[in-house]
Formats: sequence, structure tokens, C-alpha cells
Amino acid sequence: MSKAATQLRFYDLEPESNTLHDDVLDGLSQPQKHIPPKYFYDEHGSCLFEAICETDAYYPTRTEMAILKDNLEEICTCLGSDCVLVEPGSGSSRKVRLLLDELEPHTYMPLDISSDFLKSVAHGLAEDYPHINVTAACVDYTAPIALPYFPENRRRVAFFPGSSIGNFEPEEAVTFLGNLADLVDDTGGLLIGVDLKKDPSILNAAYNDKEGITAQFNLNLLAHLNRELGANFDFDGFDHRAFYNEQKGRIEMHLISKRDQWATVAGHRFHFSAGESIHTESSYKYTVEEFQILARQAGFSPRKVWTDRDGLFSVQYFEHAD
Ligand code: AVJ
Repeated sequence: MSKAATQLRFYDLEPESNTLHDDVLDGLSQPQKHIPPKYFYDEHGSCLFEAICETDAYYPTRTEMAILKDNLEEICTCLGSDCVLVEPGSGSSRKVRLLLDELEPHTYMPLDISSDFLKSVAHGLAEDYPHINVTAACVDYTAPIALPYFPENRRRVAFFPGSSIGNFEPEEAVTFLGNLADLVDDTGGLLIGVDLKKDPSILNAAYNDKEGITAQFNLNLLAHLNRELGANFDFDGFDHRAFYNEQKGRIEMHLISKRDQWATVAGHRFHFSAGESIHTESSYKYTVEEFQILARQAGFSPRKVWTDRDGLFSVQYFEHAD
């Protein structure tokens, strides 16, 4: 058996796979139609998101990577070698590689909903980091997380980069962070990337890139529904719209119906008047202080904050409050 096989574990916790149907029918039946942003990420959607991260306008990914790189030593000291590093929504596990190059955790636990993708990513990590145990679990991290296996008596740290926390409504963010606080237990920590409030023109540009990739990403949601739910949305019938809602402190993405039209989704007909929107994503922005207040409500104490020179993005470290 190869070394990689001995340090690699995989758990399929069979997350409910048919929630798409209920979520979409429910969301489209509300006065403000909406679809949860997690459904952006089919195969093509994940590629489009990667492409967004490469655009000049979308600063979060490269800024966060630079913050992690520039402060790697200090960050690793906070996390501590020999910890169990858990990453909900690990995706390609690209950012964690920065940490794994320097930190030697006892175990890395990527958690993701996409089973096959997770398996291949976990294999790649096990190959590249033969001294680290890789325990992958297929779970829906938006539900409370119970993990089947934790090495005994090891400090656990959750890693949640990318400002994915911004997709939660603030109250939901507190619930989710509370779940993470339970997961890492009394001695654990949290390293999280949080996008910061800033000049709205920078935010508006980041979600309206000139190349139109964010628009494609938004519209691809309809292609996903057409394929998975046998829906018949006309992509040419909708426009991408994204703007910073200053009062709510969030970017909102919408799909705007260009005309009066109907679409059938899983046998149910929905009407869209001209100009009517489907709200497809909220991306909340916080000041460092605002985010610390949320995290405190969830049972975490702020320990350390790193930002870039321009104050665009933050990486924040918390420990479980006593
Ligand atoms: C992955 C949720 C952090 O909100 O900035 C990028 C997703 N949407 N462009 C974000 C996204 C449009 C992204 N998150």
C-alpha cells in the first residue's frame, strides 16, 4: 500500500441531495423571488468562480492570499503545529496549501458537499503532504456538523477563508459560527477570511467585472436549474445586476427579467414581470469590529487580525471563549 493510502480517510456522510428542488420551488414562490447562492457551484459555475478570482476587479482572492503569505509565520504560531485543521467547504483546497507548506498539522480535514471532487482533492493533498493525515468528509456544512472521527486530545482549528461567511445573513452567520465553536471545542480556534466595508465603487466594480464573467456566473444558475430540475428558463430573458446596498452593508446580486415571461420549474409555472428580480446572492461586508461582535455572539474571542495595506480584506483569528 502506498504511503498516501495509509494517511487518507474518506467519510461519505450522505448529505441530503434533493434539497435543490424544494429550495428553488420555495424561493421562487416568495414575493421577492430568491435562489440560495450555493447552487451557483455546479461544474461550470465552479470554473466561472475561479475565472472571477482572476479578474482585475475581483480583489478578495488575491488580497487574502497575499495576507496569508505575508503573515504566514505568525498565523502558524497561532494555529500551532500538531493541530487538527478542519476546513468547511474546502473546494479545491488551494488556499490551505499555503498553510500546509509551513504548518505541520496532525490532520487536515476538508469538508465538502461534492463527493467526487473532494475525493480527488484529498488524494492530491495526501500525495503532496505525506507527513499529514488527510481525513475528508462529504457533508453539507451549512447544516450542523457532526464528524465521525477526531484524533483524541488534539487542538482543533477551523479554517474558513474566502469571505464565504458573507453569504450568510448576519443572524445565520452567528448560528454557523456557533456550530464551528462547538466543533472545535473549548481549546479550539478559528481562522477566517472576512471581506471589509470600503468605498462602494470598489465593491460595485468587483461584482461587475468588465469581462462579464460575474454576469455569466449569475446567469449560469438558470442553466443549472434547467439541467437539474428540467426547468425552461430563457437565459437571454434575464440580465445580471449587482450593487452595494449601503444600508444593509451587502452586495446583492439579482437576475432581472427583461420582459413579461413564464418559466416552468419541475412542473410548476412561475411568472416574471418585466424588471422583476430573482435575488441570487448577498455578500455581506463588515468592519473588523462588526465582525468581532458577531463572532463573540457565537462564542469566540478575537485574538488577532491581519489586513492588507489598503484595508480591503481581513484574515481574523479567534479562540473559543472560556
Ligand atoms: C465565494 C461567496 C465569497 O461573495 O464575493 C463572487 C462569491 N459572487 N462574485 C463573494 C461571488 C460573485 C463570493 N464568495
